[in-house]
Amino acid sequence: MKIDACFSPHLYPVYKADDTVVVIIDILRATSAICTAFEHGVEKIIPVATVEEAHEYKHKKYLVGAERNGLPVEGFDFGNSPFNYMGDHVKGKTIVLTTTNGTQAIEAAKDAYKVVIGSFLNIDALCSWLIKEDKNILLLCSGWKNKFNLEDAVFAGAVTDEISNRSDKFNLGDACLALKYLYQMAKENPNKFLTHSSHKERLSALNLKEDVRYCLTPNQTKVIPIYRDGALVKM
Ligand code: 3SL
Repeated sequence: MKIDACFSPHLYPVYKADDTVVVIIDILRATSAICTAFEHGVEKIIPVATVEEAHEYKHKKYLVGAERNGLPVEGFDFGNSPFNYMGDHVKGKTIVLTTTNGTQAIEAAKDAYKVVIGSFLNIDALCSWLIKEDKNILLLCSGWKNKFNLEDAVFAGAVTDEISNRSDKFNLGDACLALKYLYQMAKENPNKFLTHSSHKERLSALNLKEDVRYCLTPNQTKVIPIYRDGALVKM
């Protein structure tokens, strides 16, 4: 079996294969927000790629989260901060979500054998499940507007490291080999390692350092969101 990583939704067609579990990664902040939402009782998340689609759902009275360039989009219920997805206003609800990168990655991979959501918040549960699942794994980094970004790569390295320490069933693709080394450099203090990364700087400039700190905190939930019939649900 193989574990490989793809650095951008645009590259996904190159890596696409049958019988592969695709892990969607957007550490800052979409996949962290999604894991948080399910931990806090959200029933379902309908990911949509465009603001236009999100508007259609808003008109049908859905609760809608929309983010572009790190900011909440005007006219929607909230943006993409994980802290928006905690509390009674989300419990038991179906939420529609569109974000700059994370929901684009979900859209790109939605026809894969299985699509699940990964973040530092659910990393242990995710790795245990991936090992048990016994299938090829593709770690799909959402990046930033189809470019590489560091925090998604560090997380993909963390998953590779964890899985290869716990199981010898997986061959590592070259990207995963490189990411394992990257993670070795980052693991002592991921927040510090990311200091000059573009998206951390972008979010810091928007006073969102607390979001960054939270998104880099491992194991806040055992929930693994999975994509089924057009929506994310708890596995
Ligand atoms: O692109 C995304 O999916 C977002 O997570 C980006 S941001 O962190 O909300 O800026």
